[in-house]
Amino acid sequence: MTTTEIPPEMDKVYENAKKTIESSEDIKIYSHNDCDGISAGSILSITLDHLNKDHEVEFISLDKLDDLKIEHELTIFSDLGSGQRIDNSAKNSSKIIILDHHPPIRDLNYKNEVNYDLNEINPLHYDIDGSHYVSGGGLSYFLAKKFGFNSLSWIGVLSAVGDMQNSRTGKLEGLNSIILQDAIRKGNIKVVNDLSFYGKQTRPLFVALSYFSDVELPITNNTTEAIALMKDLGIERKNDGIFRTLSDLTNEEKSRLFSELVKMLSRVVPDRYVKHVPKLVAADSYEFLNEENKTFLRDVSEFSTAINACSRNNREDIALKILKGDRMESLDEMEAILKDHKIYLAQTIHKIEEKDLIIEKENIQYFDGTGIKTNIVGTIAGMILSQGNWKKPILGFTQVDEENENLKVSLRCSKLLAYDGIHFGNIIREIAESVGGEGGGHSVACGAYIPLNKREKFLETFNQRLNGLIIND
Ligand SMILES: [Mn+2]
Repeated sequence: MTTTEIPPEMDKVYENAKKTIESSEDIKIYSHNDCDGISAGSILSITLDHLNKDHEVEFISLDKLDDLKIEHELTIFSDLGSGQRIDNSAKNSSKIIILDHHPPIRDLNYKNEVNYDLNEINPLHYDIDGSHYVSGGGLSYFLAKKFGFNSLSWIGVLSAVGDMQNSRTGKLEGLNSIILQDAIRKGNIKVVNDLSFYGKQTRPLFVALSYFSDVELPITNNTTEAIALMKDLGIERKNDGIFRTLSDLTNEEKSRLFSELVKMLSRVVPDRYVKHVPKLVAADSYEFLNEENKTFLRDVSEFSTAINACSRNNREDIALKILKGDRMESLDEMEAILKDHKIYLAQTIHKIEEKDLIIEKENIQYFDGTGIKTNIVGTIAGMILSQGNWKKPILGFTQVDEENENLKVSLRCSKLLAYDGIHFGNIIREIAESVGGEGGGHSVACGAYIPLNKREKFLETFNQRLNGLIIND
């Protein structure tokens, strides 16, 4: 259901949550340690700051939830909590609020099943799709809005983009569109239908072009070809001696580039994908109008990468300070983290290339990512897709840690496969469960945890399951 307003029943839970916050003095926030969760935690923390409420914020990974101690008057969980038993240590006097968009283990009768004060806000309780219509940060924003803090809407948009809520259609829809409208009304954001390059503000255009597509083109991973293409199209590489980024191009130049990329892609993709090509080349993008031009904070997806880089280096504290408005010290730290992050990615990709680690089967390709940080293997998979065979999904494996018996699997694939109707988040859940693990996620980016000794079985089943779905030539 594409609800573009909060259902009245859900609004009632928001009212209750608001009252609970008003009546509490000692508050703890646990939020997920990804871009969405960090945005959610920041929105809640700023809200409590405005209300002069004492509170602590902690960003955690999902596997830490089972043995949490509930020891504050009010505990708020954001972007997690619905799918877990977080209340093992709750007392009768405990108050808990959950703001989560992941599949819940409790239904709407939860109030009758617990003996403490619980308000759980989850779109799935109201048949609203939690993957595309609202994120954890969005749910937190609607709580902030109850207190009148509409000015936090920009962080709600960041959370949605960071959570890839717009990945299916290239637009923010459902409850996300309310948040976007609020941010536009506040003058904080501009929507531009633009070429889908990453690094619109900071990457030289020829570099962005070389990374543009997961479908292999002459310009893919080839800056020489990218520069030649720009020359052919009469697009200058520099302005006053400085490399131009996508944000420097005129609309006329952009449309020349758009037509050329559509033409190039249409020539190389199998017929049944041709109609989806324009969606690959252009989509809505979002610009923060209060951030300086040509910085990584200006473009919403570059901003979300910076937040993720902080989290992947366990520096959520820096991301929180940035979201709270610090543009001095924390910005320098964030820049340094981002730089290290990019170096790490480049070195890792180089290693995979050098050791020729991608193994191809009929319908899938995979690599052993032993040694790669577990929270980065998905990003790496996405970046090396074009080195392998883009018509097949790519899976990367890493062991969680020495003691842990689980293997983490991350999957990425070309958007064309999703446009064609394949939902890998559902497929990976099904296959992971069949070997005693668990998994899920988006159609083009998802993951699973499986027992260490089930890797071969998992690969075999996955490969079989895709028979007839993947184009082989
Ligand atoms: Mn989320």
